[in-house]
Amino acid sequence: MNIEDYREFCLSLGDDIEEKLPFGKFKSGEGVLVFYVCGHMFSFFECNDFHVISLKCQPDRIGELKAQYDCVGNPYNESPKHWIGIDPTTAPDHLLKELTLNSYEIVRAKYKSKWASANMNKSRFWLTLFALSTLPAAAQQRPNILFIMCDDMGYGDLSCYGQRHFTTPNIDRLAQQGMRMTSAYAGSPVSAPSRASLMTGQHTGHTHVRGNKEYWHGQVKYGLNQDFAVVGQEPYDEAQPILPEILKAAGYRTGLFGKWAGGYEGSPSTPDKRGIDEFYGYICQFQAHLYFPNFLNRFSRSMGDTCVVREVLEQNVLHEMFGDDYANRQQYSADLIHQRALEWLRHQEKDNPFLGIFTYTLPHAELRQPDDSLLQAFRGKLLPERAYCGDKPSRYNPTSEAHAQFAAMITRLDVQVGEIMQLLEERGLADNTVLIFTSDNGPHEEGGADPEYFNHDGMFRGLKRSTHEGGIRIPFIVRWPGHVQAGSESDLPFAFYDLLPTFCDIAQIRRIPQYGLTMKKGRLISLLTSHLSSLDGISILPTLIAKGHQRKHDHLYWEFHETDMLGVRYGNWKLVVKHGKPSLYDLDIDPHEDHDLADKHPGLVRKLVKKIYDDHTDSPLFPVTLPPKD
Ligand SMILES: [Ca+2]
Repeated sequence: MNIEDYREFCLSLGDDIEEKLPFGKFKSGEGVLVFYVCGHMFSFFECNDFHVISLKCQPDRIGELKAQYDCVGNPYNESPKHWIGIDPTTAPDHLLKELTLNSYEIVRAKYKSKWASANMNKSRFWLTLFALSTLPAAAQQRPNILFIMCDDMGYGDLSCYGQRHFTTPNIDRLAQQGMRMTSAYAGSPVSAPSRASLMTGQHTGHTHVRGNKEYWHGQVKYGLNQDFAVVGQEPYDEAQPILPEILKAAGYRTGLFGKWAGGYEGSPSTPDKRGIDEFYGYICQFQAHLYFPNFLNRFSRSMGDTCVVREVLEQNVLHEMFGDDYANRQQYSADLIHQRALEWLRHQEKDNPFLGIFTYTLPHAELRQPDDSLLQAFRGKLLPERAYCGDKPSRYNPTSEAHAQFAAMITRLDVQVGEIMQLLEERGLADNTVLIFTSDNGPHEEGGADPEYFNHDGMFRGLKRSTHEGGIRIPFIVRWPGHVQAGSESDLPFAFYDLLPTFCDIAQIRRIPQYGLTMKKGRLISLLTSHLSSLDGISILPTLIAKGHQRKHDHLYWEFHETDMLGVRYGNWKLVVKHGKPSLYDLDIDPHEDHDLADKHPGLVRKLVKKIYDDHTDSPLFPVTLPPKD
């Protein structure tokens, strides 16, 4: 049946629909799936040799949806023999209700009794339907996912990645118990777009948030201090489902502790509106410049919050937010956030899987922390020390001991990771939890930080904000007892946009009806026309568990407007473009990207430039200069 015949057939269905639908051919145990696309509901009955689709949308969309199905390939049966559409504007109501019931058995039973009218609350009905359609049949609990992502930690800042000035025993232990990945890349060389890539499964040539666009409005007074009444960053596109929404739809409990940076207060994209059950931390990454801030943000379903609120840190606001008096502030955000994350973890149960996104802000600038044993252990040890006089507009307070502060901050983070590992053990959750540790971008030199000193072997060129390796190559460790081989390593090149399909794979999610998404060959595929080509990730689960075929990217892609830089990794080759000028490096022999080979390989440069044009979509908010086409 071609699309025109199909459309005609759909439109012709009316009261005689029952005779036209061959329900008698349904076989026991065959599945029914429900999709929700752009506010339109349609359901999908899967059988051996035919399909029934009911569409709750305008009649002229039926053929379009059929075409989309053909375009992406039917995820359940590669060659369906028949397609039958039902136009809801002409089909009887009671039939539509029956058609969207989740069980074929129910459909058949009802059909036999001449479609007895169902009398049920519609919203409750859809909810039940979603829950049933997303849960896998397997009885065994799906794995928990705990993703710890720190802030601005460089590739060489852990002892298991070569750090020599201090050690990170807990994170090293995590690597010994799992896999250490050596070609992992952030989504972007800065915070907000790196998170956007993780959240949306898109690279920065596609995803909406590609930079640190700030929203600071109004004024409010906290004790002695003026602060902004509204803070945050550019919101995620509302039409693009994000990681916590997708896992929540599949029955996962979701918690995010740390930095959000995916929308401003009151915007359509705050944790409460984007699939997070419990949130504590900084909505705004600029606020996170202060480690002893005036307030933190909170959204807690368990505490009865109906939106994101500010929790004023009453002791902190008694003191100035810059200068000598700042030292009298005692409420340290990194510790407060960690305690709240542990509390959430303590409430997780074995019978319900969870997704924890711990976006801790350590060791991001500024270089300040409580003067406790962790800091004292490094005082006077990392000489020559470095002093920093502070930067009031950027909210970086001064320090006289930048080296000791930095080493102690990473040590503090390491201790916190150790506490998380211990709690998972105590709660009996360690074996069924995929625990990941990584960083959101390369090291910075703001707030007094001295990456030159700590990474003096200079493995990679460039810092935060650069698409050279130093800005985007990050440590990445995965532990999953019994699944990921202890002490293993992988040099598979991958980027944050691969994590959304990876997590769906781990969570055994095959279809996400609410968002019109399905997993196919390691990729998330959207049934929405406008998003067909914009989900960029490939699941890396086969590499993690050393099972199955690992599909690989042709290349990886980044762009960043602030420094006007682009990056393409293609096998051992790396193309870096700055202000439209391409440079080419061979990472196998030149990982530090010192020797530009663009003049020697013009054909390869042209080929990689073409990939940029394929990957890049224009963004008025975050413009970049593309290299000349030839
Ligand atoms: Ca960052």
